[in-house]
Amino acid sequence: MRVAPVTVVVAAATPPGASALALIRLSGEGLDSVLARFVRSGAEVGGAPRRCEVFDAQGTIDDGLIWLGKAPRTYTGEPTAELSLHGNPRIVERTLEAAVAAGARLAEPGEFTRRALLHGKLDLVQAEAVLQVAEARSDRGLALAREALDGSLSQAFAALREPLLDVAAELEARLDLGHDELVMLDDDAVDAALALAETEAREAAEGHRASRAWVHGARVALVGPVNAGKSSLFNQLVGRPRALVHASAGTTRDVLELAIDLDGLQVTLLDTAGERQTDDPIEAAGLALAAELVDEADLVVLVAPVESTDDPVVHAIEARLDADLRVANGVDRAPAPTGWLATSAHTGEGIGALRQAIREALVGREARATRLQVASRRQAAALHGAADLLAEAREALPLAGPAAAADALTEALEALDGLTGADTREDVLSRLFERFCIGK
Ligand SMILES: Nc1nc2c(ncn2[C@@H]2O[C@H](COP(=O)(O)OP(=O)(O)O)[C@@H](O)[C@H]2O)c(=O)[nH]1
Ligand SMILES: [Mg+2]
Repeated sequence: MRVAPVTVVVAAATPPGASALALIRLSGEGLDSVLARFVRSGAEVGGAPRRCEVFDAQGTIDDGLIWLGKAPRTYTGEPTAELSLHGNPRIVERTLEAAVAAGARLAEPGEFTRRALLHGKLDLVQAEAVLQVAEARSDRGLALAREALDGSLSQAFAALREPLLDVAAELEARLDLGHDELVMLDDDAVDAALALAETEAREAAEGHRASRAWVHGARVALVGPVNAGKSSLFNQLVGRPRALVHASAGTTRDVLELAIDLDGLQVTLLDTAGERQTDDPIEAAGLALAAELVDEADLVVLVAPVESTDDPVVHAIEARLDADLRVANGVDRAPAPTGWLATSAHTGEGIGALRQAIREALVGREARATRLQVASRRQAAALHGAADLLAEAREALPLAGPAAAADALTEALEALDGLTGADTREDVLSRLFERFCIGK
């Protein structure tokens, strides 16, 4: 997507459908002349909202309020208008058509935020947070998203980076001046600074799953051999008999999904077809679908019948999947082996513990000790990369000398720079904004 910030873009900022009010936003240079062709109002740029009438060739479309924002003190940094009209989809469509006829262009997904980014109103971390604030699935998630949006998270990234600049300067000085002269930081101090940053970056990256679960909710898949009691456990966890349960193998063929709340954490639970060799094409298709969805799940729970946790089928599943939790179901029939969570979908034994274990596995490792709590995969990957490079710099200093250490450190600093958006390469931006809806 090529953005030409000179054009005026228009989009509805409220969702489609009937509602009390609808908000339509326009942004870009030349806004005045576009507005003059479809809106009548006495509003002044930078002034208070005023009554307005929108019209097209057929006549008046609706009346409402208009606010005219003065650049650069607007969301996008450009001249902006916000029209608050009655929430009738036909009014919205006609107004958008009238705006386009007047010279505006329909905005691409995320284009308002993208323009804000281009004009330096937001950094990349804040742009990602715009989406998180809209989507946050819990109060904790909302708080994390707000911290990212208001710039606190970007400041924490800068604080992580700051001492590393001193180290980089020290290493460069040694390269220029030779080791004996003017050493401000000795090797121990350099190593300590690198180690501190490495630990914090790694901890933040590892806490990413927890932050992500708070912000976006989590998908948890129940997998295992046929007749393990997956559907029975699914019903227990969702609190009602939703999935079919039967003694005959191959009862579950589709993948069932249902949202549950684990003490404020939003979890989508997936019940999958049990694993076995099958000639039934529908069951085989169900297994293929399950494999795909399990791949994308945030947490995988392996369920095995309590008697057969040691069976080759179970070992084969374990070898293929990295299960986060292992559940031996049917403890009303026999005791569970050690290392397995014990449940009975019949008596309800262990269900509370299973809920707790799922919650713990998802958010138990939240990076509470650091201010760097990241819910974005991009940020987590950058932090992981930076931590590895910092480790490399630490190793290099005593073995290969300051030149090698400085190289690794420079790369680590680049990875950290990319976080807040010194890096506004097209591929990074497209990936970010393709997830936005139109109007953001
Ligand atoms: N005794 C006992 N039977 C169970 C338990 N959980 C499930 N079953 C039975 O095992 C059979 C298969 O259960 P189902 O939930 O359909 O297993 P799935 O194939 O893994 O989904 C059914 O007859 C259930 O009633 C349990 O905890 N104890
Ligand atoms: Mg089943």
